[in-house]
Amino acid sequence: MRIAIYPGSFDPVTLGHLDIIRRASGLFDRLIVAVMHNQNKKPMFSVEERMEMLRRTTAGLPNVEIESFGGLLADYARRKNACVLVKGLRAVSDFEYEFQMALANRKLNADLDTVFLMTSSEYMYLSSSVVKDIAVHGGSVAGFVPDEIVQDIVRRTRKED
Ligand code: COD
Repeated sequence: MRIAIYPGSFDPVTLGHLDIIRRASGLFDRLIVAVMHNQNKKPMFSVEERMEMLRRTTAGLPNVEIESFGGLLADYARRKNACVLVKGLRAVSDFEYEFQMALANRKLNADLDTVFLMTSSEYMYLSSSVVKDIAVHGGSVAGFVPDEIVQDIVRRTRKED
């Protein structure tokens, strides 16, 4: 069984992330979408909230599981018997960082390869940071994130939560 991990912050999940999840789920037997616990960042959503939004938006993909992890990704992959990390690439600027991470992860776990999926052209510009910036300035995030989570973002930025 080919198990792959798609790691990220997913704060929040965007249509760009979802596109990578859909495409990767067709390439591997199991795809674990792994939300990173990162104490250094001040997130808009807690890890549990991010996982719940991911579960809602990937409900139609039976071989996709949502989990969270802390510590080194290479160790987490070993615990999960995963042989592949999936990463999305948007632009040349993503490449240098991802290239470094891929080599470091391989050094930490020799059984682990990184597979890069090119972004779909309509999502090239899209990131969670762009979504949060639009939301906090009162713009509509419809068309940037899955329909199922638009209201979660509206509520959070209006501080009704
Ligand atoms: N189109 C295509 N891909 C996209 C898009 C888009 N529009 N937006 C984002 N992506 C890709 C990103 O390139 C990334 O591959 C993935 O989706 C997740 O993106 P984010 O922004 O949610 O997540 P990041 O970049 O903050 O995640 C960073 C990691 C969790 C992967 C990284 O910090 C990590 O590996 N941490 C674990 C600690 C560790 O092991 N460190 C040592 C590494 S050597």
